[in-house]
Amino acid sequence: TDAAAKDAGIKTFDDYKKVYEAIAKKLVDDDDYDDGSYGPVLVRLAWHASGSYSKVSADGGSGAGTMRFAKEIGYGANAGLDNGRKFLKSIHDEFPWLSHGDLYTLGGVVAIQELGGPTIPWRAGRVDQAESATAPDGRLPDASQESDHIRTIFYRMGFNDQEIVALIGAHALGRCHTQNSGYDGPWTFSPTTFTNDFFKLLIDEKWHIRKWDGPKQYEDDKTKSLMMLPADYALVKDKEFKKWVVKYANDSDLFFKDFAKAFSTLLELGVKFKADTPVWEFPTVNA
Ligand code: DDH
Repeated sequence: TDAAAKDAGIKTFDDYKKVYEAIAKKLVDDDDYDDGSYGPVLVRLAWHASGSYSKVSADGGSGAGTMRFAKEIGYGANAGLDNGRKFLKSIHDEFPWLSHGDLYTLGGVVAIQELGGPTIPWRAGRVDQAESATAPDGRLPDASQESDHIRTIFYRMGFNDQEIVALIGAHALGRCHTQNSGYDGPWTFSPTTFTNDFFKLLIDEKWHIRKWDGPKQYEDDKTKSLMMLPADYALVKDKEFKKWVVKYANDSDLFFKDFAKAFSTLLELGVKFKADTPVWEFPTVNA
């Protein structure tokens, strides 16, 4: 029972629900950031903490919590994620028994759900390891590249084409920052609400290469206020990827369902959970 578990010093669903609610409250309170929410950067932090996994070398992933160290946060692909780490610092101060892997992944779950996305099944049980457990640099996707590269990166994590497209739909949220990646601008008109708009815009709008000093990126003909990375636009150039882009553009429920499953899997890559670890679904704070 929960009471027995508590007696044994084991944290229960209710303990983690308190953490969920503390993160959700802080997301609402600390609205003076970027487009008004730390949510997108928390999603990206959860993704980059997890996407270091390689099924070939069987290392990396969120389990060891190595994103807390200078080495991993210093990788080029992780520029800007310190904003997410700092946001979660006060949560860790309040709940010091949390492992960093659990903290970073739960932060992503809260952000997806509280910004209007699907419920993300999540398990606790990541255990902090030393900095030496940090995976090598270069496991995350390069935005200037296209389909072959995207497949190489995500197949190494164990994902298929459908899951790849679903996951990249997270670009409904947030924006590119020149000081982090060199790229600039949001993908959608509502970067703090989780929607299937990334897919709709990719299909419905006409895109041209932006004329500017920065790296090659696309902008929409109509408003010139949105952007696509070469790696995003690649999803409509590739027949197999495009099939899923069209499906998700036309069926928001399907996208939400497939995203929830793939994101939940992403957050668990390489994590060694104890047998019988329960899968939890936290209610949104505004439910
Ligand atoms: Fe991403 N992403 N991402 N992304 N990503 C950036 C921002 C955000 C790529 C490149 C970039 C995923 C896949 C890819 C989010 C979630 C996810 C930025 C801009 C670049 C560049 C960073 C900055 O300047 O601050 C590439 C390439 C890929 C790829 O797959 C080929 C996936 C799978 C996810 C996910 O969450 C499942 C989110 C959210 C952001 C917005 C961050 C923010 O601060 O805002």
